[in-house]
Amino acid sequence: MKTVIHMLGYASAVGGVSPACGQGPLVLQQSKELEQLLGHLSKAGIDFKWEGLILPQPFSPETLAAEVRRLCQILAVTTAEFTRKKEFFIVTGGDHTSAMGTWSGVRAALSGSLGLIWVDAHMDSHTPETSESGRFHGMPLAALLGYGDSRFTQILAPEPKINPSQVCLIGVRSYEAGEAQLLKKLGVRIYFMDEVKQRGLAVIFNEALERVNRGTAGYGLSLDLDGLDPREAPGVDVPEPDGLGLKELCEALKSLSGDPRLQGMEVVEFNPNKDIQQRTERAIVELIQAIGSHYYA
Ligand SMILES: [Mn+2]
Repeated sequence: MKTVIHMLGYASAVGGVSPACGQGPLVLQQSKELEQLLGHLSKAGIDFKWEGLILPQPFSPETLAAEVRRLCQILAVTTAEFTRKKEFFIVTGGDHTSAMGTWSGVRAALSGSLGLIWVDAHMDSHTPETSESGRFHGMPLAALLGYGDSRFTQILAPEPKINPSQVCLIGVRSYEAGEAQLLKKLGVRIYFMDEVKQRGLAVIFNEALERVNRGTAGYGLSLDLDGLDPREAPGVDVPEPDGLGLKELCEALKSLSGDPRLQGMEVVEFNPNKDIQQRTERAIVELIQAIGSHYYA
């Protein structure tokens, strides 16, 4: 990791369930706890920069996909710039369509392939053909692998952004047949929640790291808050019971902190309207603290 950390808000829920999810980054920008943490990190010599928010424009059902594409394009250009400068970034969201922008940008700036750890209760690997809801936040991983709407698969470059052998999912416990079939066909490694419980998150994260480092020029971390147990992160649109523990996930992030191969982190699907006693907001702050822990231990 680098001593500059850029904070970027993908303040859109255009591809998600409820508009309130787009407010997540705004709430974080005003979060006293986050401000305090950023203050600590600044004192420890980390140059923290809020880069502002990426905001949606008015759209209709007909222009929805084009609007998601526009937002992701802006995000991609931005993360590509950070990656080129070898500076670490944290994207907060917003719905998980952000991933199509975040990692398309990073991939474009890397000289080799990009590994990706995807923490999520869901697979996010639908295509328009397999999705029942048609919501784009259920499709970003498929798009990064090169499947789905070409407006999403070809951001900044026509090629797929991720190789199936260099990505893995952690914490999955809710999915549909169509997306599961795609990932199975591609041979993508999925650590379902059962396996995480059996073997422990630390062991699994180590295995995941081997995978995303093998033959890549760097790797990223895409973190959907619904991967966590809803008791610890209730502020999400699609909660699924029996999720990851916040403490264990923070420990795992601490083990990555300071790794120069880690290009950036994305923490998404925060819906402040669904939050209970700011639990999710605090969880996000703890996750950011964990990924920055290398610098102020
Ligand atoms: Mn997701």
